[in-house]
Amino acid sequence: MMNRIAGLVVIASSLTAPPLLAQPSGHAAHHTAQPATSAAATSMSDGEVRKVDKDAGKITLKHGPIPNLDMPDMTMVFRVKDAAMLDAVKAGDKVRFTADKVGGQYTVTRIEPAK
Ligand SMILES: [Cu+2]
Repeated sequence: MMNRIAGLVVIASSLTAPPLLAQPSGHAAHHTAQPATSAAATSMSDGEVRKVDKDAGKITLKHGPIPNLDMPDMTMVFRVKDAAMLDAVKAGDKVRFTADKVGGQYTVTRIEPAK
């Protein structure tokens, strides 16, 4: 009979964890402030591009409901957060986008072609 288990002890003792870096601000970890906005919960809405006005930084979208703006489907003009976003879309494109009210104006904060 050879029931001795040799070697396991050697393997286990070689699994030494790397030293943890000291956390200088352990207390602050309890206070990771969550912004009061619901930006993280913003979902994308469906839309269809009707018109792109890059000079003005505006886009006309026929859009589906936008829950975070409490908006039903309609066609309307949005500002875009960054005019460069308009390079990715053109009239007639089906898109998915997020919009928010920025400075009192409805603003597309993200837009991408819909597949
Ligand atoms: Cu609208």
